[in-house]
Amino acid sequence: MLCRIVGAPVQDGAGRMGCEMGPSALRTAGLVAALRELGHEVEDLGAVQPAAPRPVVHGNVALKALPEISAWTAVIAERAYQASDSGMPIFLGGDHSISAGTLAGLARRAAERRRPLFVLWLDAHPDFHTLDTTSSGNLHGVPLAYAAGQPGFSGYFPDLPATVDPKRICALGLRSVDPAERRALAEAGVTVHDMRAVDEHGVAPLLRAFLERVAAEDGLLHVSLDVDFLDPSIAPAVGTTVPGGATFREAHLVMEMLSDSGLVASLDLVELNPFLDERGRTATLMVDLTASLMGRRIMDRPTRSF
Ligand code: B3U
Ligand code: MN
Ligand code: MN
Repeated sequence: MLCRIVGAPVQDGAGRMGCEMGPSALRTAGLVAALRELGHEVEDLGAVQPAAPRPVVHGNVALKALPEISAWTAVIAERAYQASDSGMPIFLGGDHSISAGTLAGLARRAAERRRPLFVLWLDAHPDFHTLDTTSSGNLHGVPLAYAAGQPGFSGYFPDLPATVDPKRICALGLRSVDPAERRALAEAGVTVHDMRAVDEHGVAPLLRAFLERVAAEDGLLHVSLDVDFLDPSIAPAVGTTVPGGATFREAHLVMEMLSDSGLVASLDLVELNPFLDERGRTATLMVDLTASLMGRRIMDRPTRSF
């Protein structure tokens, strides 16, 4: 498989600085070597360059860095579209606002190929605020709503050539959802498996049911992995830790099942804040999880789809 690495060193969407160092930390933790060891070809496309922001004024005075994130979204969308013409793009954030751009570009590509785009959102948060509903004003809280065509982005964020059907989104691992997001997710028909569901059923049947849907529609699957999907005890390098996250074993199982499915077309690794890490352990874990997604195994197994 050809892996195409794209750096997106964005930090203005998060509440604190540091995510711009994410791509460097993932590279330092050995991402490229890990992929090559698994037999993949790796093309490093370097970093997306920020575009000049143009002034944008919005009625929600809480919004932070709207011109900057809007400008980043446009350039990341273009780069994601280009990078997805062959191989498997792996986008290195950067805070989660980069997914406004990656999803916009990937949705355009999927529409062109006449393939349905599915999204697996691995996160403590759904990031399903609109510009009107966010009260923190941190724009890493809006990318999924934007890409799913929720209202109120027009004129502030780039217009979307294609949106992601909310009914083809599965959010897994949620444990911090604001009231406006809860309503919007239900109305839009997003599949939500919160931590309660993971505890009750286990991660495997929940994920398997979603993968079966992707396979049944011959979909392209994008996986967006936020560091805070993981429990803070194993992944401290994130600005928005929420207790009760995925364990080491749950996270690797998710990645291995995704790998077995053969359905994953693209990946975001986001919200890594190396300034908050402990001797690189979170960056290393993100690389190890990527390796599991890309085929690393404890033992060979008889092939099964998922
Ligand atoms: N929903 C809250 C918290 C949050 C969302 N995404 C992250 N944090 N990383 C907000 O600020 O929108
Ligand atoms: Mn997120
Ligand atoms: Mn999160």
